[in-house]
Amino acid sequence: MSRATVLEELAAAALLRAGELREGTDLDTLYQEALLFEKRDFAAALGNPGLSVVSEIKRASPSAGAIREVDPAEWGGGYQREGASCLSVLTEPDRFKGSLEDLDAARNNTTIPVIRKDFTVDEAQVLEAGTRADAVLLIAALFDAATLARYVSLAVEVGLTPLVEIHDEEEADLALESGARVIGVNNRNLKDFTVDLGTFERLAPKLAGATLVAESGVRTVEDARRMRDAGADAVLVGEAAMRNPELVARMAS
Ligand code: IGP
Repeated sequence: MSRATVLEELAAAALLRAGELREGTDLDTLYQEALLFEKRDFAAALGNPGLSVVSEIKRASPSAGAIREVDPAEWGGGYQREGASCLSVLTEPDRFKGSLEDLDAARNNTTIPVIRKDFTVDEAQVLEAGTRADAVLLIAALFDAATLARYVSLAVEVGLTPLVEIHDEEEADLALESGARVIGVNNRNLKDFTVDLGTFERLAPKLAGATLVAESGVRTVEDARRMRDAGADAVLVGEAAMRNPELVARMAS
C-alpha cells in the first residue's frame, strides 16, 4: 500500500478546514467582504527592473521541521526594512505552524503586498484570502485545468493576484492556460522534498510573458543571481531568510 504524500495529506486537511469555513459563513458574504477589502498590488510590486525578493514568514515546515519562533508583526516589518518587495505568510496550521492571525499581524505592520501561503483547495478559501491578503497561492498540482482557471478568475475578480505554482512541464501548460499572469516555479518537489534550482532554469523559457517567481531552495546571494540570470523577476525566500534576514537586502537588486 502506498503512503499518502505530504502534499495529499495537507490538501486533505485543507479540504476539511474549507468545509468548516463553508459551514460558518456563506459564500456571498465572503465574496462581498473580499470585494471591499482594499488590496496592495502584488504583481506590480514584483516589477522592479532588477530582482525582487518575496520574504516568507515560516515557523516550521515538513522538510525543515522547526525553523524559528517569531513575532510575525515584528518580522514582517524587519523584512520590509531589509528591502523585501512582498511578504509571504504561511497560514497552514499543522505542518507550518501558521495562521490567518499571523497574516493579519504581518500585513498590519507593513505597507508591502502580502500573499496567503496555504493549500487552497476550495473557492471559499480563495474568497477568505480576498478578505485579508493581496495575493493567493494556487498550487497547480492540486487542480484540474477547469478548476484552476476558475479559481484564477475568481481571485482576479476580488482583486487578488493569483500566484500559480508549478513544478513540471505539464503544470506549466496548466498555468499558462489558466490565464495566470504571475507564475511561481517551485524548485522543491512537494512529493519528496528534493530541491533543484535547475527546475526553474528548465521551465522558465516555456513561460515567456508571465511574471516569474523562483520559489524554494534559494539560500545564498549566488542562488538568487542564478535565478535572476535564468529569467526570474523575483525569488521567494523562506528558510534562509528566517535564519538570516539580512540576506534579503543582499539578494534584492
Ligand atoms: C520557500 P524555502 O526553501 O526558501 O524555505 O522555500 C517557499 O518557496 C516554500 O515555503 C513553498 C511552500 C509552497 C510552502 C513553496 N511552495 C507551498 C507551502 C506551500
